[in-house]
Amino acid sequence: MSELKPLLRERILRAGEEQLLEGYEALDAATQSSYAAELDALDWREIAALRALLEAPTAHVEGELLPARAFPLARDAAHESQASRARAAGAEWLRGGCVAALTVAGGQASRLGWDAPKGVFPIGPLSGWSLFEIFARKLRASGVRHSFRPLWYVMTSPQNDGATRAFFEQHGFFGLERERVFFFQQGMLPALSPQGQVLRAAPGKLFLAPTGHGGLLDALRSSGALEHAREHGIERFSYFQVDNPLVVPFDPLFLGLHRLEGARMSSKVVEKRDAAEKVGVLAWQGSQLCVIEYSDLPAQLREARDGAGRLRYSAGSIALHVIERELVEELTGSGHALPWHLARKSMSVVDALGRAIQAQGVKFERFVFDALRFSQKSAVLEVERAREFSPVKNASGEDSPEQARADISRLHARWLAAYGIQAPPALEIDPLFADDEHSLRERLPYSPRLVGGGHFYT
Ligand code: UD2
Repeated sequence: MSELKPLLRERILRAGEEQLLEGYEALDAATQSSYAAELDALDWREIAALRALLEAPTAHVEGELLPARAFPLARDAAHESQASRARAAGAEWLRGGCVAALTVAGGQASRLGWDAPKGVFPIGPLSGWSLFEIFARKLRASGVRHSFRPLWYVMTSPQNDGATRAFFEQHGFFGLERERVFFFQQGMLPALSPQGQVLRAAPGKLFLAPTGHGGLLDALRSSGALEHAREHGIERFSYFQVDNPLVVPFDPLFLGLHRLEGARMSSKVVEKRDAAEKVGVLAWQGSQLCVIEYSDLPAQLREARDGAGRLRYSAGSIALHVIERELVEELTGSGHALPWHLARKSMSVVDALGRAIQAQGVKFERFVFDALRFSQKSAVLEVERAREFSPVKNASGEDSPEQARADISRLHARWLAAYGIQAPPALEIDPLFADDEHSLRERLPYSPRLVGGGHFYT
């Protein structure tokens, strides 16, 4: 048995958290030492600041909210000419090697009911490729097309870092240059009780939760990723979430609009499916462009419609951004921290006597899109859902794997249809074969592989 270091004990007592020491003596030696390490890592100043937030009134939308206007999908001649200038400007950036991909993959995939990192989930309709493999192939395809060596930053969490790295190893980094994939971990924070006490998940184990994808900014700095980016000539990140197999990770149009706008952070949007869709909306709050998360948008605004009967706040954020490295440097170096969002939930914890109970607790998360408020200028690009967005969130129904697989096949069928080719419902095109209908043209005619009655172009 090892005694808790007196200084550590004292810090805990001073923080009014005696309950954390209850039952310490009864733990086995290994648990005592891992628990002591967890306790030692707690930043009590930060916890005090979080406690103060428990008292603060729940955040709500203040002042008038104006819908954001996006660079539209339906383009007139002027938009078309702007788009073609933007594509050229974005492609030039890609050729110059100053854009890296950045994926947040620290989430817990709990809604999906999947017990491994979400990126490991098999989603290719015929290939069975994982989300990670599909992304890797898209990155490689862009690298070939624009003559650059893709660099990929992947944020994991302490809970899934080992499994994520092992998966990349097992698959030879999916053909990417291994030294150009940079893994880094996001931070964790303890959940608090509604009264502000630090919660334990088990005797000898704190209830630690990931700090949300907004933890990205601090993690980029503390892991050395930011410095790595600087050294490798990376000026900006093309950011996407781990759950969307239709993502276009390096989009010259989006990058180019961001460039022509002189923006520091930009976003892609789709028209919301309906008022209830669980995506944030882009809107103007005073002089700041921001994303208002669906759960923070009051029902009356969520349902509001314009004269033509369309949703007034329809610019749904699909969590795709371009973020300038310089903005990350500024936000992580200046004390301009992103705000905390509180998630109040029922949690499996232990009480002061070490008994397992279900109790209300509060998790603290930061959202990366809050950085938009500091961007000053932003490009907002509307894209077609069927081409770019089909997230894997739920085990069944909407936003499920089944739906994402069908969406992949449907999109690829559209590409083939552009050349008069009829495809069976099960269809998949390897991004390295073609990653849009234009690149498909050079590969035709071609006899696809037959896989379980489907057509696989690879
Ligand atoms: C997110 C957006 C929503 C919309 C939607 C589009 C938030 C809060 N909401 O909803 O507005 O754009 O995506 O699909 O972002 N992650 C981490 N660390 C964490 C938590 C999450 O890396 O601590 C990653 C996670 O792996 C995933 C992404 O962030 O790639 C999104 O997380 P989510 O599934 O919690 O967000 P969701 O679907 O509620």
